[in-house]
Amino acid sequence: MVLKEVYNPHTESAFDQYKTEHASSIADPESYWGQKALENLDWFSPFDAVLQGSFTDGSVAWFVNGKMNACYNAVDRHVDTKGSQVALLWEGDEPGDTKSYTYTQLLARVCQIANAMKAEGVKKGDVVTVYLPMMPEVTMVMLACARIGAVHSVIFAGFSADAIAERIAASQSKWVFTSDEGLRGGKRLPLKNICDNAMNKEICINVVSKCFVFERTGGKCNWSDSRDVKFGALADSQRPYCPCETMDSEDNLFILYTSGSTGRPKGVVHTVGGYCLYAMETCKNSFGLKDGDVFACVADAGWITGHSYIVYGPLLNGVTSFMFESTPMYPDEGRYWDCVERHKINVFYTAPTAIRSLMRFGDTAPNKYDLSSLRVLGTVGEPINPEAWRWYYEVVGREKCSVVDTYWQTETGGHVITNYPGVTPMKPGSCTLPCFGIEAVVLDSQTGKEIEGNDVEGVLAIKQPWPGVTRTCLGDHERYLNVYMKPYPGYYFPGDGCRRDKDGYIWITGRVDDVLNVSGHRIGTAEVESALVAHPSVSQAAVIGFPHDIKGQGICCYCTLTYGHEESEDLVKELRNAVRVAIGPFATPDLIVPTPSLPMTRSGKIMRRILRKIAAGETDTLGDVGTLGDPSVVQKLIDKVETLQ
Ligand code: 6R9
Repeated sequence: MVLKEVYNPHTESAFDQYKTEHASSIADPESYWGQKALENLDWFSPFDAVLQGSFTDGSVAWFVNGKMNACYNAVDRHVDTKGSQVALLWEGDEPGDTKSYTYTQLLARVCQIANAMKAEGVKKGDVVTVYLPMMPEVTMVMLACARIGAVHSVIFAGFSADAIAERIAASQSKWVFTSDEGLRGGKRLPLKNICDNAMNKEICINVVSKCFVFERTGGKCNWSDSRDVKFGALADSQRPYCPCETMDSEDNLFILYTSGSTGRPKGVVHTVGGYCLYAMETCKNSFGLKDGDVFACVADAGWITGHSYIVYGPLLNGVTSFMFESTPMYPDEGRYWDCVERHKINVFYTAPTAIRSLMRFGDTAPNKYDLSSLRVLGTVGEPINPEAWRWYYEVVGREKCSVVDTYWQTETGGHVITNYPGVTPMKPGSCTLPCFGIEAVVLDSQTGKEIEGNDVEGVLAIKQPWPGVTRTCLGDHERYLNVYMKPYPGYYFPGDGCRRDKDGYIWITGRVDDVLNVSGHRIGTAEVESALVAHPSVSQAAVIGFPHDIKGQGICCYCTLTYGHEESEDLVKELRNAVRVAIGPFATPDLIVPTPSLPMTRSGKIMRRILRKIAAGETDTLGDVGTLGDPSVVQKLIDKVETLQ
């Protein structure tokens, strides 16, 4: 079948309405967002101004002096009208192992957790590290933090002890949540023990006061009576009501560490009012939410996608949020579709890498299940290749669902470019058009000037503040300015390249900095390189991404060895492991290429462009290698990579 360029399940009038609303949201963002904030959020006391500050000096503030509470908006306010509706629907690792909490029940449990935290001494403004598996408690703890004004810092449960320690130390987090173990794909993960290894590292000594431990499997784990608290039991003994802290709209709601092109991971900060409004509005618009929907975002709560579209977005909108503990392949490749059938899921949101890996098994699995409840299918994390898009649309969606390709980042808080279901004509592979309130422009990367017209290519930038934009990097506002605001003054710079096609549609062409996107996980090449050079055998490392059929990008590490170290299979294994230990298993290199030297310019710069081409097998388009100090290294590397691949 030929791939069509444009898919049109939309109505012309809805598309025109989008264009009008988008134009007015850009022309007058203050009245647009001011009205949305009053209509959609409950305020304890109203704001004095809608927007203050600018990108130029990094001083953006929304709903100035407004007072509210994110947990109140996500839970309490629905209890009167939707108390008996399921708020959180959880499916555990084993099919059919489910739990559900109505809005009334969720409120009670969140309050008990909040009271238990207070009893242990957690205060407004404290940073609380959350290293939990996908159990319902991860959502409850985030909401309980929001309730008492503590700032959650969720760390994806795939991160290693080194990575956790770095984040605990950077945020000086006194409180850490974890569970005895995690359970995924039938395997137990020793989360508490990993956490202990982190908390016992030198950089964390005297930082952590208490470790709050939930029981997930009942498995054995290390225990320290002075530091560890059996938190489930403590919460059981608490009163099921806890008052909400009155928060300023610009108080911190959470931090989330994410990779950048240089240095250590950044603590991206989101604040209460703007983030809530943006998560709520984008969830509603991008997925065309309807009252009573069962909304399934199968990402991990430890990534921004989980924050905005498992926890805050769906609950602020008062729908049922589905949480999934397992993997798409467990016990077999029909698991997602089995969940859709049993739970009558209406909106399903996943990543291209998952779609590609399921597509390899063919159509049998999705065809076995009743998927008629589905209305909208979402994708996020990386560009989706048109073949995967078509499979999702035709085989999963049976050509009846909209596929929304949502482009955004940790820093944007919510979607910034996506089609809206039933509104925007779809083009497989393009995230299409900007969301309400987003003025997306294409800049010339060299001059920083806006490129007008269609059929053009450059870097993506956003021209004016929107409520969900990150306000700072924890403890490092300078870095915030340098990374997002200063590259193109007056614009927010997300770090992605893009093309605007003949119809004005945006196509993301990938990162223009040294950040890799492996199965939708953002990984800084600098982090991988620093893990490698920390090994005594490596003197220099250059890490680059190369095209990978399933993961989108694979990780290729070129390493020069220190004198006296020989290349061997064992060494390659050790180096792979060094990266797993420093970051986590999801960052395991696909290729390690030991080499006597790297292609360098005469001024000593590693020629990454050439390394990229070699790893991608594009050796006939290497370009000019004449400026290299030693051009012969190139052929040696080409031969080597060929034997390894
Ligand atoms: C939500 C999330 C952000 C980076 C982003 C871009 C890539 C995300 C995309 C996409 C093309 C999409 N990205 N969604 N590229 N099309 N629909 O993934 O956040 O982990 O911070 O990653 O992911 O490169 O800059 P985060």
